[in-house]
Amino acid sequence: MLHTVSDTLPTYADVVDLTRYPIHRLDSDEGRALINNCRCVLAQDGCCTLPGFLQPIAVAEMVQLANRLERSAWVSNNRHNVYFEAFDNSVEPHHPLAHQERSAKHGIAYDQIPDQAPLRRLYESDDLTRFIAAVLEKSVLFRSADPLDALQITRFHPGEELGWHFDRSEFSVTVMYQRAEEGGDFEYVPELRTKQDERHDDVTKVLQGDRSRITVQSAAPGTLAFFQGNCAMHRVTLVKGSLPRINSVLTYGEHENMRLNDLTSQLFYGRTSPASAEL
Ligand SMILES: O=C(O)CCC(=O)C(=O)O
Ligand SMILES: [Fe+2]
Repeated sequence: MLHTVSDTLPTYADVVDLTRYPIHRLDSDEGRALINNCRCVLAQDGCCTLPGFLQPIAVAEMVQLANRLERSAWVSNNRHNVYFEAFDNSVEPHHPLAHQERSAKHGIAYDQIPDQAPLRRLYESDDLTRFIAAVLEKSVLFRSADPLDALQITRFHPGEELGWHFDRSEFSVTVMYQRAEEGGDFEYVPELRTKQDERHDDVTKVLQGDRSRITVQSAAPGTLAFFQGNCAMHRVTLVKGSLPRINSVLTYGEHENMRLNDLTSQLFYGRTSPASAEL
């Protein structure tokens, strides 16, 4: 029987390399193999990268969009500890609760990303959410309900960086669009803490320059990465050269209606609610 293929193509068919990563057919042998492979790598390394996940044309479109939106990005530059909590000055200066890290970046919020942008179409597809849930072995997973933070674009300009930290969420999903000329590496220390044990001494060692447990990644444009950022301390090193590092963080949770608190929203986007489209 003859029928048009376009009827059945996913809305993000031009965005993902579906031959290599068949996220639209997770129940097929290839789909199951993909999920198993991701689970194994994640369990072993605390991080799993999928190079070439995005089609080059989608990457190019996202870079163009990020360049067009540069002037409306929120520029933040803050000191924080690795837990994103208030500094505790009652402890010794080198204790992780007192130790200061710096994070500086340009943040483009979800409400600034057009509906038709490749990554927005991909993020809003249930196929991608199902794929992420399957890899993370979650029976149910929701996209964030935050109007600014659910999907954002981050530009790290030369001189900017993301200091050492643990994420508040259990895991993170990122997509790389453009590497810096120099620096802008993703560095992480798998399982530096556990849910039961903060291991402050081990954290201090890393903060004081011990690199023996650090894994370094400089993902190529188009790479999708999963990592367990709640127990793995991680950072983005200082960007040098003339090109900004550009990527997106995709936010998910196990609860519906997940949102940032006002303080964090103000910090990263300079506001707490979406810009009204028309007055
Ligand atoms: O940009 C990255 O590669 C990591 C981002 C990150 O760790 C975060 O947003 O918490
Ligand atoms: Fe993080």
